[in-house]
Amino acid sequence: MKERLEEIKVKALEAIQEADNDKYLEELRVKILGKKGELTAILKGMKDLSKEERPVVGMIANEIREIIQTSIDKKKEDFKWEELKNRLIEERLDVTASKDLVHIGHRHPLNQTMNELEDLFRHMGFSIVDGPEIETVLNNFDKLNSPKNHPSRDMSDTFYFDESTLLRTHTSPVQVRVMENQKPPIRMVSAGRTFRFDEVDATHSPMFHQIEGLVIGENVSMANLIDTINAFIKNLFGEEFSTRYRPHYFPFTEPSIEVDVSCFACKGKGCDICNHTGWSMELLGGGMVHPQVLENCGIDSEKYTGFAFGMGVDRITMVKYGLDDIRLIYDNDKRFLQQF
Ligand code: FA5
Repeated sequence: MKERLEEIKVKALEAIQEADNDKYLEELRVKILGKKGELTAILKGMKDLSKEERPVVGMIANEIREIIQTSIDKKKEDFKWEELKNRLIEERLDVTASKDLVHIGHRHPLNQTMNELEDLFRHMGFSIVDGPEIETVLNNFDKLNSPKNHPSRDMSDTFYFDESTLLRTHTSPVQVRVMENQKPPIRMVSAGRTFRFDEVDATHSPMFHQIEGLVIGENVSMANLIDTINAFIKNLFGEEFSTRYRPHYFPFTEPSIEVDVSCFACKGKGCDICNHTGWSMELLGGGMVHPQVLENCGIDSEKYTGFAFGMGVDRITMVKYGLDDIRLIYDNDKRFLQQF
């Protein structure tokens, strides 16, 4: 019986040594040490041994059981380490790799403002309309009642392609396009790029953005215009901002106004940024649509009235984000843009 035990031990240790997976090891354990295993069978047969032999064989059998069990446990532990080692190689992290390689950008602050403006007006019941950047002189000036000698028509103020085509100087020609193609009531806004021969400085850029608004209906009044502008300024900037209306002249509106908003830095108290006036730069122009413009676009000026406005989106962005120079918007400096 002792020889048989020794034989089981040697064969088991050899098999454990050669085992190459966990499942096979478990099968081996059941085959040798399990309830119906080879070693268990021998232990069961001990009852046939003499009184003297029984404890000796029992001791050897228990020793062998322990050796085999320990050997299986050790082999299982080896497998675990092997697996971990392989995973570490496969899933190796390069801790020197720069996370900046995957850079997720976001919308430019100017586009954020433009989208926000469109959303605001959409909620106020305005529809969003698109217009071309290359316009006719007819739409950009003539139909908007602009006198032939108006300074903005000068070659030195406007980028012309030829006598009848130009880069639009404002978004107001979209008014003409809408009025010629839609019947009142009209309530629309249109945002986009505009171009002027302006010298670059802290508040002027030769390419800038405007958002145009137009409302035409029966009994539309100046009070509606002022209420619309007040509502939008408070919504966009906050309740603490106030507006100032100044009389102005535009050929296409009568009466006409220009609107300033209180200084973003001091909220109207007066500081170095606003030259102690309490007001920041001029943001928009507006007024009641001139009856001649309505007629030019085929709308009965006896029956209908309307208001229109045009705002500088770049300047609104400046007030919104507290920027003191329009050039920051166009420099494309990532360190600046990342802040918004
Ligand atoms: C106009 O362009 C008119 N079309 C606005 C209007 C529309 C009046 C409808 C009445 C009815 P103005 O030239 O003032 O107006 O320009 C409007 C706004 O554009 C200005 O208040 C300013 O915010 C912005 N703006 C004008 N020129 C520049 C520029 N060079 N750079 C940046 N913003 C500018």
